[in-house]
Amino acid sequence: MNRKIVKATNIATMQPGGTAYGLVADGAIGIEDGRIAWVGKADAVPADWRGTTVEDCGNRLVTPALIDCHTHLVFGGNRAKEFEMRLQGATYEEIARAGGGIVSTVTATRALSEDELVEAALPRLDALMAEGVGTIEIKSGYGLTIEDELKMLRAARRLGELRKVRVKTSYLAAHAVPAEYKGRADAYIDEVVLPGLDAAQAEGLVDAVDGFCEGIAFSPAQIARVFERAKALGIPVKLHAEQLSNLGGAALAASYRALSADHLEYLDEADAEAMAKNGTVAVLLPGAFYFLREKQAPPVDALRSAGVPIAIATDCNPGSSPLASLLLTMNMASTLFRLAPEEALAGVTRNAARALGLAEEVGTIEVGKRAELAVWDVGHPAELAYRIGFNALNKVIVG
Ligand code: DI6
Ligand code: FE
Repeated sequence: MNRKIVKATNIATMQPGGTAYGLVADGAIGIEDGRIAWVGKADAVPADWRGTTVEDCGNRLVTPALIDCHTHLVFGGNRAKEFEMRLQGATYEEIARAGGGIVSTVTATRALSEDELVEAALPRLDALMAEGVGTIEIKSGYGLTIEDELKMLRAARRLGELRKVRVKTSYLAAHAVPAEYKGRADAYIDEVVLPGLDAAQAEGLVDAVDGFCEGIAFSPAQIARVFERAKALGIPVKLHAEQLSNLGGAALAASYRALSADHLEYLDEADAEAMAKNGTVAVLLPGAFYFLREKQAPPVDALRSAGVPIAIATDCNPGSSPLASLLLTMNMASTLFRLAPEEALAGVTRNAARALGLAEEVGTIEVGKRAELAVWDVGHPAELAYRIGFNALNKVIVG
């Protein structure tokens, strides 16, 4: 039995229903074999724990390690050229329809080997981890052939072996219709997306199935065909929905009891109700909203009043959110979407865990969960969302 006590002036447990941030002042956490055995006041350590090694974090804040629950971290190249085009007036949709956009990253990603994809993604992963990220979701979706999708997922798994981070993968072959299937989206689903899912699942590469439901991507009926296969294989689903228009993607995802529906700028109240009823988390992506200079913010009030858990994530990708900072994402969620700093922190801890099906494992400092902690040089947890471009991470404690 391996035991340790972590002490700090402030512990934001992020357990719901109690004090703000689930805050414990002058607190301590008992860790046994990598899991949290108790949390409480430092002067009330259980009798049989006296004499256990103490790691004293002093006048610092301890939170759950952060979780980035929506990224496209693995890709080749970048889209700085397209950024220039947009600054000259072209829109994201126009560029996508003209064969740029996602499709141009597909070309760059296909050209790289698995090793090269890992190498390209590592600096982005390291940037996120330097801010306390202990769990990250990584999607495929820039390969769009069976082999290239598998290559991306293998690269994502490798990243989890190379660094001390938990990687959850999502199979996103239904991200864009590749050039060779232009105008034949259904054939692409039959010949690539579905057999590719079977192959990826057989190799243990898929933790969830995702799709992009949008005018420039796939219709709800097409996404439903992908979700049916996921359901048959017993894999949970999530969906990029209502980012640029409302096609009913979030309601469709909810009807499959999706882990999450993501983006949601064009969500309506009935969609929010459907999500609440089915336990589907709303993942908001302020980086994409900011970078594409969207005007319509997601309906945060409707999500709150329906009781939908709200997570936030970087959406780290080369086209719509070249963002590798979860702290900046928290600030953007507060400034752009008006999330309270406590909601922003819940969005990268407790609710992000739910969006990945990890609610029993991580996301709060709570008895039974894994001891994955971030230690910060700040006095109060509101400072995490408040600061801009400042990394107050002192260290991460795992197990
Ligand atoms: N929505 C997004 O914001 C990203 N993918 C998606 O479905 C953008 C991907 C890209 O532009 O490369
Ligand atoms: Fe995305």
